[in-house]
Amino acid sequence: MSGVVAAVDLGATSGRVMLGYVADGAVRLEQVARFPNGPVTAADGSLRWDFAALYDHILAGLAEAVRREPGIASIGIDSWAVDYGLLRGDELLDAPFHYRDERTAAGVEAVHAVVPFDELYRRNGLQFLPFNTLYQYAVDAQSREADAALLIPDLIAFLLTGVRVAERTNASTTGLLDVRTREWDTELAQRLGVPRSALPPLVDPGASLGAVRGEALERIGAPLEVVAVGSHDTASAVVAVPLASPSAAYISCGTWGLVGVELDEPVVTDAAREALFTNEGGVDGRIRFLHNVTGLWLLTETVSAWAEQDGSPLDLGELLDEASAVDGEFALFDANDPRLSAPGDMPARIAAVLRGSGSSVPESRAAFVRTIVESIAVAFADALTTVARVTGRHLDVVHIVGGGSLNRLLCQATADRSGLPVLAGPVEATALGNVLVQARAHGWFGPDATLETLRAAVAASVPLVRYEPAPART
Ligand code: LFR
Repeated sequence: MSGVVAAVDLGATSGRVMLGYVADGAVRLEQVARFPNGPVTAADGSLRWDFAALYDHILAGLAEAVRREPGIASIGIDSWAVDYGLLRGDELLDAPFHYRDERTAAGVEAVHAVVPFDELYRRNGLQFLPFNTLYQYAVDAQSREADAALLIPDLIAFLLTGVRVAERTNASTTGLLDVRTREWDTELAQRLGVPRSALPPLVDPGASLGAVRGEALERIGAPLEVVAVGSHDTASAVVAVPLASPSAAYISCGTWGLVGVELDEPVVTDAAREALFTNEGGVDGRIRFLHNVTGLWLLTETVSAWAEQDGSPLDLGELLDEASAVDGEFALFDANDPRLSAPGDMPARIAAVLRGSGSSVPESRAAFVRTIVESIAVAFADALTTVARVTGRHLDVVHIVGGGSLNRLLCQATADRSGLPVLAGPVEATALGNVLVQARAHGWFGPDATLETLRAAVAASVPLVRYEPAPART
């Protein structure tokens, strides 16, 4: 069976609208629109998303998609996790906060004073990340006055269709979903003073949310159906990892590097908690057991600081080629150091972290880039060792999907430092996962299609690049 759908895929540094063509068990993407995204500093100094601009880009992209392909069967929306918009009536109260806004530190203290982290972990299964939605609500007085809080993809679906729901994979990143039942933990919400309005009805990927209407319909030009997908971008990306066995791990590598395996049941042991592993909800009730490593954020922020300094754009590809040619020992730093999470002046921050641990700061830009890439690869390798230990799985391959799969230096360094072969691709895993879940909902993969059916379609459609680990030095 065949057909075409549209995917809206929003990352922390760019968004895109894609057409996804499915035919004979294979899938192909065509990019319709790509637009920049990133933190903006509001008049009050807070870090926000320019949601109005994003929404405008989405409508323009979807209108162009309809113009190119009038037969689109539906739209699916995914984005980064945890952030939300507040509604009063049908109006968005303010531009949504960016998860890197520093206000969350106070939220962490407030939440842990009421519910200690050990208990939270047993209930929601989430690794500690200071921006998890429940910490944001704790310092967001407006959230108590709003009629609804909707995560970013749910907010967009609402603006398109008027329907207010919470898609379950992304809801799992709020910290308010019970890790076992996958229903809202209303008792926890009550203890934390989170209003019911922040807990809309839950829906699963594949559910139809209704047709585009009102102003959105006028802009887009067709009453397209909106179908829920794994609306957390990482959930969609994991759908499109061509995992062939339980011994395969994945790294979904974009702004973040999400390193983990897929499980059928959550693991909320002390070892998992101490290892900072999360149990996020996957499509079809699977568990994304993974750890957040600060990924390409370190590189993109560094390159944009240099570009600003030079007053002209820099070619990352060229810099990476030069970095590959750097020889010798590389200074390393902890990629997950919290001092590196806020935007701005990344080279100076990294230099401070290096100096603080007694390492020298590379002098050339090429060596600096090499230090960043190797440090990310070390963090990836550590997380792979930990996931094997905590789950008791023997790993024999790691898939790298997302933008990082095109970074040959990073793929090779990850293979070398983990001792595992790396299979790189697909680069657009998130959009593919979004498209495939819609296609399955339309029956294009037959009545009994599982995630394995969808992954077989990826394997049949996308060539993977293999990186062998360098032989261990003796
Ligand atoms: C990746 C991602 C991660 C989440 C982080 C913040 O884009 O969605 O999974 O931890 O962004 O939302």
